[in-house]
This record gives sequence, C-alpha cells and structure tokens, in this order.
Amino acid sequence: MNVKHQKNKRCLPNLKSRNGLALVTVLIVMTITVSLVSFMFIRQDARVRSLENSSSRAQAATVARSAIEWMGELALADAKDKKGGHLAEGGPEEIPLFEVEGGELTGRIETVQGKLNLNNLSKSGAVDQPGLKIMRNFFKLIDVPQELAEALADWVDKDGDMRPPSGAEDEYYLSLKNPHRTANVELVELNALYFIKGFDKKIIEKLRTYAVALPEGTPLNVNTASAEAITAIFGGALPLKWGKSVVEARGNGFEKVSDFKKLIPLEISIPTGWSISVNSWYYLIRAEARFQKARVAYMALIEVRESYDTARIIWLKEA
Ligand SMILES: [Ca+2]
Repeated sequence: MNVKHQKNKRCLPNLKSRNGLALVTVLIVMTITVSLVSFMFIRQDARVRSLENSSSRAQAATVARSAIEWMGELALADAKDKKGGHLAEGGPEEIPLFEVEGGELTGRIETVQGKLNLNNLSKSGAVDQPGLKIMRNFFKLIDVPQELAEALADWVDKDGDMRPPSGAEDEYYLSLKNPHRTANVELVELNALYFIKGFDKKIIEKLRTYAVALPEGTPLNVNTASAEAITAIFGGALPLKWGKSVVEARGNGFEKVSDFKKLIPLEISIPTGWSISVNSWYYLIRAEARFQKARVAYMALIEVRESYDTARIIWLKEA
C-alpha cells in the first residue's frame, strides 16, 4: 500500500482501494491472530510436554531413591545374617527388571570389601613402606604403571614432601593448566583419582574392577576378593598363581579367617596394618528407574553393621 503516493496525489483513496486496504488489514490481523494462537498452542503443547517430562523425571527419581533405600535394607539384612549372607559371598547381585506403575526399575548390589581399599595406603595421614610396596605390587598385578603408587601416596598423605621419583604435591598440581592443590586426605571415591598425576580414564576404569575407596581402613574380604587383590596384600611375597589357587579352593567361601590362613605358606605373613575378613559391611548399590522418556539412576555407597537399625548412606550420586 503506497499511502505516501496517495497523499502526494492529494486525493481521497477511492472506495475500491479503501475496501482493498481494509481487506488486507483484516487478512493481516487474521494471519497474526492465527499465528499467535498457533504459537500459543505450540508453547502450551511444549509446556505440557515439559511438565510431563519433569513429572516423569520426578517419578523416576522418587522410585530410584526409594530403591536405594530398599536395597540398603536388603544389605543390612545380609550383614546381620550370622552365616555371612549370600550377598557377601557372591558377585554383584542384579535386581531383575521389574515393572512399577507407568515405569520400570532395575538395580544392582555388590559388596565392595573384596576390592583392595586404596585408602588402606594411608594410616592417619602417613604412608609406610610396606603399604607402598603392597600398592606397587597390586598395580603391577593388574597391569597399571607401578609408579602411580607414589603419586597416590603423595595425594593421600598429609605432608607436602614429594616422593621421588614419580610423586607429586602442590608444586606440581599448581603448575597445571587447571591448577589445584593436593588433597592430602583419603579418597572420597575412585573418581578423585582423575585429579592425581598419571591417572587417566583407562586406568581408573580398570581400577574399578579391583579397587575401591572406603571412608576408613578396611580388611580385605577374602570370600569375594579377586586373585589379584588376595595376592597383592602379601606385597610381592606370593605369586598370582597362589592367589588363583586360593580363589579356586574357597568354593562357597571360608567360614572363618583361620580357614583362609591355613592356605598361607608358613614363612609368609600379612604385613602389619593390613588385615583380612570373611564378611563385608560396605556395599555399592545402583538403582535405575525409567518413566516414559525420563531415566534417573542413583549410585550409593552404604555401610551396614550388625548393630545398625538402618543402612547408613556414605555418599549418593546420580549415575
Ligand atoms: Ca601429600
């Protein structure tokens, strides 16, 4: 519509053109109205879907969180079982997929004291030579570079003195592109290894199979331990072949620690500060719930003791 042109001609627009103008205006208004309504519907639809998604997610989160608590009680019942309980003797226990209203749930529970506790390396903030020897031997057995033991020792010991040849303290970590300080305390969980010199994804994933980080020094449960972990605690005094023979000999598990000790050659002893057990009180549990397109998974480290009324959650994270 060239209104300026019409003004310049100093004449009134004729009826026909006025009708045309009105019609175009009506069409534009209608188009805008239709567009606005469509836009509102699209937004409303997106909002409804967003609400549905967040509702499904909330449902999944509630179910997964409840499942963690339920499995915690399962582990507690297992720990209270004087005969050791089947969870303490078997591998990871998969909770089969089962349907819950509008969704589904899966779970997994495993005792972790059959894995070598990396925090056993530090005793009240100090790392001793036998401990370091055990860690180096352990890394060798699982095909992880042995020199990482020194970097780990420096990370968990409370002093700032760098261990030659491959240790690392603040001086090293503060010079990195993303600088940070040395923790100088025990590992909260294995993911903390990502901050330590020399540890990468491949090594950490390998360690998950054989190692764990628990909030205190713990004995190795020889009923669930791998041949590598059982052999490692002797600091190189025994070969992996011996550890494998122990795993074969234990069958459904040792009833008492003394039953295991009978298999240790007379001249060999477990280094001071490292001990063994035939039961566990730390468990890793994982629960995953799916509701429509929403999926929520949690992982938790729990502690269960015979004297506990309820399982204690050490940490819980979305997995
Ligand atoms: Ca240190």
